[in-house]
Amino acid sequence: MPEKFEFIDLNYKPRDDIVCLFIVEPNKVSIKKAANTIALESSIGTWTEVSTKKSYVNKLAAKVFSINGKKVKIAYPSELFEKGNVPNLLSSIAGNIFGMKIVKNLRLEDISIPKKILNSFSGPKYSINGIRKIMKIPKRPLIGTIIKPKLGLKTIDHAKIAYEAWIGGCDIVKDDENLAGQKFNDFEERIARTLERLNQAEKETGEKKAYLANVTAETKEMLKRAQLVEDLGGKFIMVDVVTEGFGALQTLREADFNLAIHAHRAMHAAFTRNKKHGISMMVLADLVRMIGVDTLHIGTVVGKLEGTLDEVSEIKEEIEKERVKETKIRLEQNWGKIKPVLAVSSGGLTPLHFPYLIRHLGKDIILQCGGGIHGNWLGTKQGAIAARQSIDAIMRKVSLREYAKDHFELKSTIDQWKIKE
Ligand code: CAP
Ligand code: MG
Repeated sequence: MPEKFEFIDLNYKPRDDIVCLFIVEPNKVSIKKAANTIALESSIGTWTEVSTKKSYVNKLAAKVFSINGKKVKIAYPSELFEKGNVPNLLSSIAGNIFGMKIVKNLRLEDISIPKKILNSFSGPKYSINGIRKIMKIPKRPLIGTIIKPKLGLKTIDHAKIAYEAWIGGCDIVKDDENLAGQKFNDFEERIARTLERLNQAEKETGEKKAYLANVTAETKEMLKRAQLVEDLGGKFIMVDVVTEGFGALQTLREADFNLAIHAHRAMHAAFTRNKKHGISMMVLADLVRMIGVDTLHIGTVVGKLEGTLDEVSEIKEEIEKERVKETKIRLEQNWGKIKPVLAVSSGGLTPLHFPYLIRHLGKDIILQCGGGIHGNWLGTKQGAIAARQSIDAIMRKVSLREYAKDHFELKSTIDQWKIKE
């Protein structure tokens, strides 16, 4: 007799369910057996029948409703999940299943979240429009820098370098992902000194400037640090969303500070990079949009970290569109009331990469250069001037080479990095 797969129903049409798109590589079992096991393990089953299962439990079974080669779609009834609880959601759809012996590899490519669950989250407070309004930059891409060296600088130098970047033309200066409250650069002192410099730069340039203070720390300490930034007049914070944890990120968002939240994704590649196994960046992007960060690192295509143009573009659509269409690696999603997140490209960029990035990813983006500004032969301020000149050239639809003819800093940057447009 053929084996019966109780968790497979290819006629099922998901409605209020969380839908997951998996790439399944079975380990010495059929794809049906593997898919069935994934669905049961993350819903109402286990490795054997149990006498404690009441008949009313059956309606909560997850259903495999599509199998196409290795691509498997599973629908999880929304009653399986506690509303407003990302850790709970992940413990089901991305819990035990990755370690099961019946799969050689298992990759969660995307999730689609129904309105019922989506609306139990806040989403971004400021979003793209809110940030543009705070910064008084209605159209052009925003320019950011990360203070380098990432660790070791004393507070006074950190603040001075931030000032130089701002007066050169950067809109945003951020801490690096691994800068917290180390001995060489105390958190409280750093925020105070850097915000002082921010005020000075705003007065001198007549522009709005942002400092993204890294509040990543133990949860209560993180909240204390965010409060301090707010009290000292800051408008932004940044947090490493993966190392901080989803529960803590929810706590931060729900504390509802008057601070835009910048999401750094340090450590994501530990589970996103292997295309056969783990969880995609798309899923991480979904979760943090739902929780409510305002900006998110999505990759650069051309910089120092991996990610193809297709991947980066699709992630950008996922975080900024209201309705997202299904593709090979993505499920459709209606974001409803959840606002968009502003994309950040960062990692190995110089101002010479800007034309490519804007051509492919559009103007709603923060372009960040750490080494690409502080590594400029002429220094931080001139590196920031060159970054601003690059953006100005693009906005005027002039090539960088042409614009460089009467913009010395850009010309020098082209001589230094020799990257083609
Ligand atoms: C960039 C950066 C960013 C990474 C993050 C760094 O500095 O500060 O953390 O780009 O990567 O430390 O590498 P550089 P992603 O401009 O000097 O490279 O955005 O891909 O998560
Ligand atoms: Mg960094």
